[in-house]
Amino acid sequence: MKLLLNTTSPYARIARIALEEKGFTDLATEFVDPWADDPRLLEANTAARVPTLVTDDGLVLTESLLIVLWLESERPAPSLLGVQRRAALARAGVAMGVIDAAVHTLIGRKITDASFDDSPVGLRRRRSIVQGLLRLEADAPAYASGTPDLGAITAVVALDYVRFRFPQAAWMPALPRLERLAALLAPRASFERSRPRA
Ligand SMILES: N[C@@H](CCC(=O)N[C@@H](CS)C(=O)NCC(=O)O)C(=O)O
Repeated sequence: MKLLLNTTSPYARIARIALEEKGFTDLATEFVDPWADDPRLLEANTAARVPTLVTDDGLVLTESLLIVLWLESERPAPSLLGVQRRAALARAGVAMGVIDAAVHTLIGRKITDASFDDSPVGLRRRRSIVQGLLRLEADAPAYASGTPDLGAITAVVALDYVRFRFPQAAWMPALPRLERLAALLAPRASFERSRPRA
């Protein structure tokens, strides 16, 4: 099985963490630049986006949460929905809103320049990032040990990505509970190996 990914994408990180937590240790990782129309990526995924997963029998799966869905049906244990399924799904939705808004801000800068951040749409995206993180902070998932659920995975991926892309942002709120969760999960191999890096 092969995962096409890059080192920065929060979507690819979700898929990578999920695969590792499910025990797919024989996974081959192929690093590609989705913005450079890498032929390997284009051939597998018409949208030329990461993550793209190619299974051993040739099934091509795209979209981070569809990959998680496939994993849940393919290998139910350990479950990534945990014991609080409803809460895990609700939190994952909030975290994906943060991730989408952060990625969209980076894409906005590609279309215009850094002034995108202060445009009406850019400010709307920033609001989504801040409000989403505050909501996750108010309802931070409890984690003690073992396989984290999708709510915890996506919350930490969102936090790490925002910190990575917007270091020292003055608009970043204090998030002590999320920071604690991130610190608890940071040493796990799946999180450690996939930390975003330029
Ligand atoms: N909804 C998709 C989003 C994937 C996505 O947008 N990946 C970005 C990297 S962060 C990408 O490959 N972008 C290239 C492009 O948009 O052309 C998912 O959940 O996997």
